[in-house]
Amino acid sequence: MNRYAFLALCATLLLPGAPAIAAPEAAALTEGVIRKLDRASGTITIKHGEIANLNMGAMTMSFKAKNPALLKKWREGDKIRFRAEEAKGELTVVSIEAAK
Ligand SMILES: [Cu+2]
Repeated sequence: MNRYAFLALCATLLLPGAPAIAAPEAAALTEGVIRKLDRASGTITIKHGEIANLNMGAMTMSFKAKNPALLKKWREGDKIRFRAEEAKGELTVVSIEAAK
């Protein structure tokens, strides 16, 4: 890693709101609130914060659920932390946990 990359990394880690210990990219979760659940079509609409791994700012949008079981225990209005990834060209939610 050259000096400039190192400095850029340091700046990233010091951004306000960043976790004190940066989570590995593969495990990064995004905060959100469930706006709509459509179990029939396997989609979930989430008002979400910035999604670092997808390079996406905060917005409300719908995602495909990776599998139907993911949507079972949640209700509209639930505050969650979730992992979204791009799979086969679709933005897909691969895990959901309750926000603390
Ligand atoms: Cu989005």
